[in-house]
Amino acid sequence: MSARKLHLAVAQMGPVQRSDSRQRVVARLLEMLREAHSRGATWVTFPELALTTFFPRWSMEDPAEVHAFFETEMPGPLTQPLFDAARALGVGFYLGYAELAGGVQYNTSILVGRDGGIVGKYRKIHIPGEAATREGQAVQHLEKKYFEVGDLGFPVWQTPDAAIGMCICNDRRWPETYRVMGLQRVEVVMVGYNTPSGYTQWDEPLHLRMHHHLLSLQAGAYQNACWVAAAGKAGVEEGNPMIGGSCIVAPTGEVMVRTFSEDDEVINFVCDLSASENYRANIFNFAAHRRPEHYGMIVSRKGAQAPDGGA
Ligand code: CDV
Repeated sequence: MSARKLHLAVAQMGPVQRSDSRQRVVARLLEMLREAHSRGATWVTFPELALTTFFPRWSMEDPAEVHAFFETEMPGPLTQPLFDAARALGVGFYLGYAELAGGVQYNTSILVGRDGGIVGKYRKIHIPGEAATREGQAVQHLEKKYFEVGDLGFPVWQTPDAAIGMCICNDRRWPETYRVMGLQRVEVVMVGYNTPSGYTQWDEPLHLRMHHHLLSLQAGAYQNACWVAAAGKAGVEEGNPMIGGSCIVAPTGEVMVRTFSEDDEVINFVCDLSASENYRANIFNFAAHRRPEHYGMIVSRKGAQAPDGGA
């Protein structure tokens, strides 16, 4: 088995405050892109909604106020420097942002190739939170209010370096996300996230936030024999703490490298893509061992029902 190496970087971001301009945020991203390049990395994963603060924590009714967080073109004048740097340095990247397309709002990521061109786009499918504001609650999670469900599926793109797929934040907790990409022989799944340390809609002990984050990434990587590169937005944003824990996970399910801080931080790892082959040929040889004839309920049924048909 010959080794195929891919040098991945993950660029975690510290908090982005509402007053931070796009120029200032893009300057931070550029600095990390250059840092990744200086270490030899050829692909970088940035977080979900990387260009702004995590605005679904606020209830807003004025469309102009909401749309200030969205991009109507990609690249636009303020994000073009990222594309120029990708081409100049030969470094591809994943970038999450809020997309306004034909009047429809999506939570989106793009994959930009090492030539600075857009390889592909993904729109978040598993949208968490609520559509209705909780009265009297200062901190909301209103992703269902601000984003439509993505309409692009879970594609995988064959780049010259690797087969790369994307997902966004809450998608990483769902096994279907990885399996649909695993069935396309994905080699690297890139994922950006914004995970508040305290989830206002649900009382979960703090220590489980990081545990479930890592558990999901590690299970997805192992069960689909792929690498996972996960970049979070961390630290205290507008008074709200967000988990860090950005990392690169191997097809063994092991975390190979992980951030230390809750600030802007680049981590990198030289991934052996051939590490997937052992798993694909043996324990997770899909063609030999999967039994889709017994999996119909996964796509025909949405919510769980008790065996007697009760809810
Ligand atoms: N931005 C997110 O999708 N956040 C979610 C919520 C549930 C905290 C997450 O899964 O991390």
